[in-house]
Amino acid sequence: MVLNSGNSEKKGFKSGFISLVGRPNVGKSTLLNRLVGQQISITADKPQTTRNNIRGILTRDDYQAVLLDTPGIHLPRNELHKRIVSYATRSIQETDLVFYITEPLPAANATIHKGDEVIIEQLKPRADHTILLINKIDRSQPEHVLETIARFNQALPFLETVPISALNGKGVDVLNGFFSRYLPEGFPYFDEEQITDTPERVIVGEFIREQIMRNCFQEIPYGTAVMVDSFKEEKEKITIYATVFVERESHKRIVIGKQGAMLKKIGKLSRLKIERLLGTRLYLSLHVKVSKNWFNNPGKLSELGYAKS
Ligand SMILES: Nc1nc2c(ncn2[C@@H]2O[C@H](COP(=O)(O)OP(=O)(O)OP(=O)(O)O)[C@@H](O)[C@H]2O)c(=O)[nH]1
Ligand SMILES: [Mg+2]
Repeated sequence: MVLNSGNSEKKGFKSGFISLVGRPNVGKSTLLNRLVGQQISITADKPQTTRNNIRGILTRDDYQAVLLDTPGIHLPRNELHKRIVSYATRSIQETDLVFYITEPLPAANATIHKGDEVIIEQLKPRADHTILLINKIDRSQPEHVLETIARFNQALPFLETVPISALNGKGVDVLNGFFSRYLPEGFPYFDEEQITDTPERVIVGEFIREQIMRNCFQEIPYGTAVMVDSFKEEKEKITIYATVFVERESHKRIVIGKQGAMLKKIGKLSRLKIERLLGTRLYLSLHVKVSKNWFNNPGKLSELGYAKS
């Protein structure tokens, strides 16, 4: 690994890995994007959006924080779920610091969500390395937030607890102080300009999948995977060919839409975002293919980038 020498000579420089874990849909990816200051991880108003560990890098004068967005922890119903949940649970053990993200309880006397109970159990050995973030406070009442802080800390004594809104940024600045306080001393792992080490190809595939998550409904987003087949950089243009895998013929018809309207929309919306990310013009060609039961096929899953961890 090539280490950047820029900050490395400074005494007391901190560097390390922080995983963002929690139930599906609590706002982990939204928080990662806000901390990094740019969208690198996809978000949608549906659970199980994130499937990979996407890394965001935040470098300041006194620290480098490598933030690991993880898939929402849930009860796996197929081989894909098993693999992606294990990415998240492993990250709890393997990082220097854990940001455990949850939402305010919906009412003062509500009980902790079953899914959170499961996660809290896994966090027990790491409590002194775990910071609890109560997200989405913009749409909750202050007394419910206070009740949530009390209840969760009764279940486990967290290192710190911070109420935040990843959406509007409230409370998020506080987190920057934790990096210099709690990360170990060390050299930076990455160049200070770098905001992610996730390959462009992977992010491009994710941006296409994001539009499917946002524009298609019912089970279609969950049975879809995207593979970037070719990525060719020319002078002022990048040409990308990608395949959208769906579970059934009927899903293929919906993803393509009437006279190709849906696929055109997905293509256009993802092209605009990818252009912004890569800072160049893009030609994007999408092809839809049926792959029955791909989410239970170990070989196909590995081919699609969901390797067994
Ligand atoms: N009101 C409000 N909505 C938020 C906030 N943070 C995230 N959201 C919304 O919650 C939804 C889920 O956000 P994501 O960031 O995709 O959630 P996630 O935890 O990464 O979800 P998975 O990848 O499925 O586990 C999106 O519609 C976000 O816009 C917040 O602070 N306030
Ligand atoms: Mg996510």
